[in-house]
Amino acid sequence: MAERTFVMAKPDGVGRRLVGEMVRRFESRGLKLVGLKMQVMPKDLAKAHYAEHAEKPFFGELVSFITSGPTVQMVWEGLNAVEAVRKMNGATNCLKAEIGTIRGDFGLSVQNNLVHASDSVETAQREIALYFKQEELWDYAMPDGHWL
Ligand code: IDP
Ligand code: MG
Repeated sequence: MAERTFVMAKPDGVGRRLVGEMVRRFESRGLKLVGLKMQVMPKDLAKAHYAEHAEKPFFGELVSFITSGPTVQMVWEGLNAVEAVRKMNGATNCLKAEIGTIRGDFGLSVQNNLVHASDSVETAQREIALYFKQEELWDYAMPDGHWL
C-alpha cells in the first residue's frame, strides 16, 4: 500500500550536517519526497507534536531539545512508507539501534537521536497535518515509479 509518513531531522540531525545523508537514504530506498520545509519549532508545536509524552519525566527536556535549533520537516511517500522509515531510523535509543540504521550509524544518545518518524498511518496523518497544508504536499509521477 502506498503510504505517506512524516519524518523530521531534529536539531542535532541538522547541526551534525546529516540532512543530506537522511534524504539520500530515503530516496535510494525508493521513497518519494512529497513535502519539505525547515523551521525552529515553536514551543506550542513541540508540545502538540509530543503530546503522548506529556506525562513522562523527560518531556520538559525533550521540548527544550526539539526547539533548540532548526529542524527539517519531510513527507515521504511509498509502499509501506511508515514501517520502512521506522526501520531505517532504528530504535529510539541510538545505542540499541542496529548498525545500518540512521540512529545506529550516527548516534549514541537516547534523546539526541537525530531523526523522528511517524509510528503508524494514523500518527502520520496527524503529524503531516501539524506541519503541512494540503497545497504544500506534491502529487507527481516518478519515471521509475513502475519498478517500485
Ligand atoms: P521514537 O522517536 O523512536 O518514536 P518515542 O518513545 O516516541 O521514540 O520518544 C520520542 C522522543 O523522545 C525520542 O525520539 C527521544 O528523542 C525522546 N526520548 C524517548 N525516551 C527518552 C528517555 O527515556 N529519555 C530522554 N529522551 C527520551
Ligand atoms: Mg514516537
